[in-house]
Amino acid sequence: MAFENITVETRGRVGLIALNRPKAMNALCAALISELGQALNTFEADDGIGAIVLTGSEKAFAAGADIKEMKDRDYMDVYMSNFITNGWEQVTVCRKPIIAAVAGFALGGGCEVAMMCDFILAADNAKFGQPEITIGTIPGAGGTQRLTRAVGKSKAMEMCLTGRLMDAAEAERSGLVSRIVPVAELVDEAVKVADKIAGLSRPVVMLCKEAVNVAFETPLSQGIRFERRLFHSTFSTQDQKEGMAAFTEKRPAVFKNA
Ligand code: DAK
Repeated sequence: MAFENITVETRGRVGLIALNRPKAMNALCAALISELGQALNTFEADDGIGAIVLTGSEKAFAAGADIKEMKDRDYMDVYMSNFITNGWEQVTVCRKPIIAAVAGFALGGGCEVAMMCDFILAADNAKFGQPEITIGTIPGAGGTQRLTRAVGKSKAMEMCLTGRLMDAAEAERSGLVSRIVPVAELVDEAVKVADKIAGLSRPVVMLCKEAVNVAFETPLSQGIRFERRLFHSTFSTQDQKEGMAAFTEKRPAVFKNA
């Protein structure tokens, strides 16, 4: 498939999508979001793919929604056309794990897209922020909600109210990213992690992702009950039998995704 705003490749069992609007710091224009949705759908439907990496360039993951594209829209126009709501959810509905590999700026919608992914690996030059307040608006793709859940009220409030950026070290300290990688190694490391996940039981990986995500939506007791049901259900899979047999027989497991 030919895209203009992203590049797409497969590395073994891993789907790799790179945002690619270098002249605009990978600003997320409508065409880019539409292409991203298509690429995610294609990987989601591809049995050969077990996990996805979403990255940008070394300079920018994405500097936000495209300001030039949205600056002249008015309320009735954005409301009635559901402006930049369509397409963005694709990242959150994908059932296969998506790792955000973030180098450089992840601002506004860029930070929000990274947070929609299942976890973020940050390059040592990464900078995260929700600077919408400085251009007269507020985060609109989950920034006030996901950032607050990730780093707590004080940091999220300060960042959203002032537009202050967070560097990679602070992002790791605060729990926004899982870990920091040297920028030159970022994509290879993300693909390595994705490949590790892709080699595990696909249905069990999907159950696990679902269980962790439920932690954001439910009280603890309900979340624990939900986890228990999913845990029990893994015992209906061939992969659980294989995984535990392989452990006792001291051999690598061969999962069949069944
Ligand atoms: N949009 C459009 N163009 C952008 C851009 C953006 N967000 N960010 C950068 N660019 C363009 C610049 O205009 C410039 O292009 P030319 O003017 O040269 O043609 C080029 O990229 C290089 O940028 P700079 O010259 O500014 O480069 P610097 O290294 O000096 O600065 C920077 C890099 C990333 C710090 C700076 O460009 C910057 O502050 N950019 C804007 C950051 C920002 O305010 N982001 C928030 C945007 S609002 C929603 C979904 C999403 C959203 C809302 C709702 N729904 C689903 C409902 C999201 C909203 C936003 O993200």
